[in-house]
Amino acid sequence: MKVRTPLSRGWTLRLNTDRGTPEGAPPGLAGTTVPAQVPGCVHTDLMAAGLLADPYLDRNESEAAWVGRADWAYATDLPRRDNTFERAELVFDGLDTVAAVHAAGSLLGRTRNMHRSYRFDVTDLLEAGPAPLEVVFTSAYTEAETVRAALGTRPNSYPEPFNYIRKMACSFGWDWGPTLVTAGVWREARIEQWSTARLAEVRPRVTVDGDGSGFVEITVDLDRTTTGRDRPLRLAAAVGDVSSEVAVAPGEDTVTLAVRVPDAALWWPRGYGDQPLYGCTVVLTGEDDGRVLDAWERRIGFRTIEVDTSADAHGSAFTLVVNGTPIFARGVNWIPDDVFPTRVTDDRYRTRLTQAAEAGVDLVRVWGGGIYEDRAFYDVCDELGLMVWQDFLFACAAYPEEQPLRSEIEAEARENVARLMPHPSLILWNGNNENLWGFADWDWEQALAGDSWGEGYYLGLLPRVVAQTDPTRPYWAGSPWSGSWDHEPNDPDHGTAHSWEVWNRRDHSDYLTTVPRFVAEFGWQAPPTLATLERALSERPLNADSPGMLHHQKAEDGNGKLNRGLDPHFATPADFDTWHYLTQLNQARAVAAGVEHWRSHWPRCAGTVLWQLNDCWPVTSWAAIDGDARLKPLYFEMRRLYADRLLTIQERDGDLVIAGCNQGPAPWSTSVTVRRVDADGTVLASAEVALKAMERSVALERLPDSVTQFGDTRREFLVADADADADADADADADAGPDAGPEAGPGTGGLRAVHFACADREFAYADASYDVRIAEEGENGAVVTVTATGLVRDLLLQADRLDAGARTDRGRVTLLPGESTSWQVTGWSQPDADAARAALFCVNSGAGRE
Ligand code: BMA
Repeated sequence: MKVRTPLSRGWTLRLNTDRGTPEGAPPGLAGTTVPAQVPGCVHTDLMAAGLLADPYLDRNESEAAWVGRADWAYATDLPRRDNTFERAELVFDGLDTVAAVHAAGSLLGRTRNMHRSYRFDVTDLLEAGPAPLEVVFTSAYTEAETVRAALGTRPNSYPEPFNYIRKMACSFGWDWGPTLVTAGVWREARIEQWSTARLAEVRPRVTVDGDGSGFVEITVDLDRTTTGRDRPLRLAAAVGDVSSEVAVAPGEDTVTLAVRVPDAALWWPRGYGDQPLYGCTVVLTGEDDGRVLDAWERRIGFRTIEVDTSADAHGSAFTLVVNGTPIFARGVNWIPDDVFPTRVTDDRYRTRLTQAAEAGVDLVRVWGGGIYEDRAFYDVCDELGLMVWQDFLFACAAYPEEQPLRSEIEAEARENVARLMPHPSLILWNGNNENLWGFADWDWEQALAGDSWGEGYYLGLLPRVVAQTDPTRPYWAGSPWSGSWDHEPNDPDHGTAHSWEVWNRRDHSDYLTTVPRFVAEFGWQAPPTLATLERALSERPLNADSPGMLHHQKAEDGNGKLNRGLDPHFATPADFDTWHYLTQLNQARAVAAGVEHWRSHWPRCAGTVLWQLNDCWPVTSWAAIDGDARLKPLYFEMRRLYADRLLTIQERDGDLVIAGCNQGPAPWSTSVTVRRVDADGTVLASAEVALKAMERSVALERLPDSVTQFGDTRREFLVADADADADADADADADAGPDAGPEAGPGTGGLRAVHFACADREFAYADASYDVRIAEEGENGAVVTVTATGLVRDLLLQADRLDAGARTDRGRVTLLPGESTSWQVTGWSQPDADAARAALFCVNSGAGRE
């Protein structure tokens, strides 16, 4: 049986000064070695050795720039080989990026692609005994700048040369990320020893037949030793408890087996059914002695996936159809969870993806400026029923199609399509992020003057690789992409669209002006939680434009856009705390404006993919979960917006309607209480509206004039309350009142929609007034209960102000006089009512905060 010996110990790192020492390197570093982690990277090793200040703190990032410009050497010893095996190989699952690999004094090979694995025969080199191994990394800049000089400059939305090298693009900085150009052995390194033959690649194609049986066609590539070439072998495959075997003739090195599973249990996205996973194994044995030579194991799942792109009255659709069921995708965009991706452990993947699932997310798009994530990422998605849309790794730039890039890209695509094809969660391969759009709309075409830019990848090479390797998965050429050059790539009426005009230049109410077929990106910025800012920045007082705050804001004119986004709604914030609360609130409201509108247009609009779920360091960004994994108010808003049942007030043909968006499996029949309320809480008009939304559909009911005829929009607003749990047979539930808030999500019983017809800055709010009570609960837990004595708009309890480790279970709530609501707080070491009062914010603050 093949033996794998991880090479994770005894590594050291040194600066390689053969090409000189870059400016900024600490004096005396040349000649010193420090202990190194494998998998790992230079930055984290230098930090561990006390040679580099944490670049995530203050403005240390700027002082770390030299690291990415330097050359580095990693070294360890390879073990003596076990002579009972015919072959010994040195395997790297990932090298970041440009490396020369030397063992026992000889050069084994050179690498230039972070997204591939590498394998070197070291049988002879390990004969004599332990051999020194050295992996010498050249700065990624050196390679990228050399390729750029040879091929000529191509358009790029960012200043750094990431489009000339196959390396995680956002390592070079992004509009939410620091520029920290890494090097290192970033995935597992090991020695594999084997005899006769090994499984070089296993590619299971999983389909479901019309009779309900699952069909797995497994193609196996074999690698044989010289003596193994003539040996007859046997391959056995099993899926669940069904198995199949095939004899492998001497010399044969690609074999296909098939396993049919009768009555296969179907894998579904979360919320649509279960996620049954079947063990899938392949075992290679010698035909003559029956000895096991190698084995492979994964989990697979049975489901069908198509994208419905049919033409209709509105243009052409982009609707995911799983097991025959069309789905409104409740998505988030995923970026690398850390600029140093080796710090993202299996547990961290699980935590982050579980947070997404708990917010109602059912689709995660792995964005093209990051990486093909580790197996653990896709394993968790398989288990949680999160559909994965995987971009090929191209983002926001023109990519040359010449060598040396072209063959690297082909090899990387073939390897990763094969590696990820067992995962049922993977439902789509996407060619790139924004590059087709860039060519057509950002003047690239003129600038390129005929040079290659990547079209041959997105419309040629990549769909061919997917079709040849894994034809069970749909391929879409880009995000955004309208399906052909007949329409502009970001045409909202065709295919996928990115909605960025609104954040960049307009007010969030402008989301309501379009109904794209599928919104693959849209979002709004906000700063991270205060505790995250205070950990990352030492300057005091913090200000929106204090130096560290500006350093941790990477978007062009980001703070300008944040402030211009507040202008139409709120008076200029008087202090930092108010600015922080309002920008976070505006982020939640902006995303709500988009999702409520687009969801109410299902099935014409078939999905929203929020930019972005997560952050990779502490930063002001579009994320819902900040760089220290704390939840921004947007996170709770997303949970409301992505719940199976969403209640919202929308406009149709100039009239106000109540929309019941129901993506659940049962009809939703409820009575909605709609009230027009005065700023002082007096109910001016009230009506009951019967709403019946069939499963996976939207119901719209016009609101009666008696409620919608505002006397004075500066004093009056609408509140609609409904029961989230009512089904077709149950009566409408009167409980939907006090506890319901805009945040009411799964399990809270009531749903509330609030509609103001005038901006907050013009509304005749009285200062909020409310009582706060706390009840301690268990260890480090408490319940904060607020009872309103007047209108309280968008009341938010900021848990991190109670305790840096505290969490709450809810976001913002709007309360009418007499209503109360509670936040469950965990991780609060010293519960205290005054602290709770100081952590409560609302739009009409004043009296309420005293
Ligand atoms: C799109 C994304 C990212 C970017 C985001 C916010 O361009 O694809 O490149 O971070 O918008 O600007």
